[in-house]
Amino acid sequence: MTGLNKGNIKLFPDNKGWNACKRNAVKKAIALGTAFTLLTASCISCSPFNVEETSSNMQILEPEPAENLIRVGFSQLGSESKWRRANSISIKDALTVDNGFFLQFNNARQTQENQIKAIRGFISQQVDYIAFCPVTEDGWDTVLREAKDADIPVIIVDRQVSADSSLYTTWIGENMRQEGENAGIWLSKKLEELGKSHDKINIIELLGTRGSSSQIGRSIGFDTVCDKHQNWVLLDRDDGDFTTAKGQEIMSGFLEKYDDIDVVVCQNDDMAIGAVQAMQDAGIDLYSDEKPIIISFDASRQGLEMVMQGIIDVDVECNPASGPQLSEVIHEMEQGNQVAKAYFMNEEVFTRDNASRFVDDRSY
Ligand code: GYE
Repeated sequence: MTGLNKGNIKLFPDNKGWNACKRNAVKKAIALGTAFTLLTASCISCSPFNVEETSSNMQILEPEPAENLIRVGFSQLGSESKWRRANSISIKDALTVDNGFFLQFNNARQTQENQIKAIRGFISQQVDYIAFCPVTEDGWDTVLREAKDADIPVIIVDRQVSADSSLYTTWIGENMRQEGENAGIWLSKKLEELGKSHDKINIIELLGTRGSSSQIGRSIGFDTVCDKHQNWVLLDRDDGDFTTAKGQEIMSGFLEKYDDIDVVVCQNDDMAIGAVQAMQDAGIDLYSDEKPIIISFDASRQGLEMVMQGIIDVDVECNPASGPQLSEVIHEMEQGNQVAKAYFMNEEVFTRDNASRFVDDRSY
């Protein structure tokens, strides 16, 4: 997991060349006049100095940012997984005062309504930039138009939106479709290795938050490979919302319903951990060759440890470290430079053969 892939990127055609001095002068004058601004979102904890962390349904008084700092409003979709927590840390570690930022960070607790509220709050405070990880793909057009009308550039992080791309400046994230396809390609090779290429293979899927681009992308990617194999049968799929608790609940249900599951696809490690727990509870020996093949995504430390133990068979990496790229993109825009329309994070595929080389460096 290193760096970013800037290959195949399209330059943003109509970058306005944000002039920091001009825009900030106006905004900071307004900000100074407003000694205390009431946020629509609420405060859980206000970490020292630059990071203002808020979440739903309470009100906070906003402190004044130091002058000359770039004010960024960031709406994180929640804290449903270890991946998400690592992503939040990456953003906070990159958008520091030392790097020239005043960051207002909002946790939307997995609801689009909270995210829209937070974004509207950022617009009314006239921050310099808005960035957010969208919980679902649809439903952003109106609020993005509001940001555009307020002349505030928007950067999408992690998941994607289905809105018109002229409504945001750039996107920094992961190639979910490729991840899903990589999982399918790995499975077809594995079945070949096991001499099961022509056997009937029963598959179940634990989906991430339905309607999120990570769920949609991973499903489409996996389905494209699935469609090439007439003998692969998708028995069932259900929404596990990317959480361990839901993963366990759904998997228990599937185990009661089906006694011939060959492959379990979990769209993240947290759900895989829940699914493994359910299998254990149902008396499945996780170390035997008879257990279902388990495919997972994210490649968290715990995920990789389970790969090394032979419980998870393959873990497709999803890179949460988008903070440095977000910082770089904003600094580029401050200089008036063009930025790309999309930045893809680099990602790998981990099996027992290579997991041990990476496990110690995992931050999540
Ligand atoms: O896989 C999951 C998280 O959108 C890529 O969201 C992200 C996914 C990640 O909750 O663990």
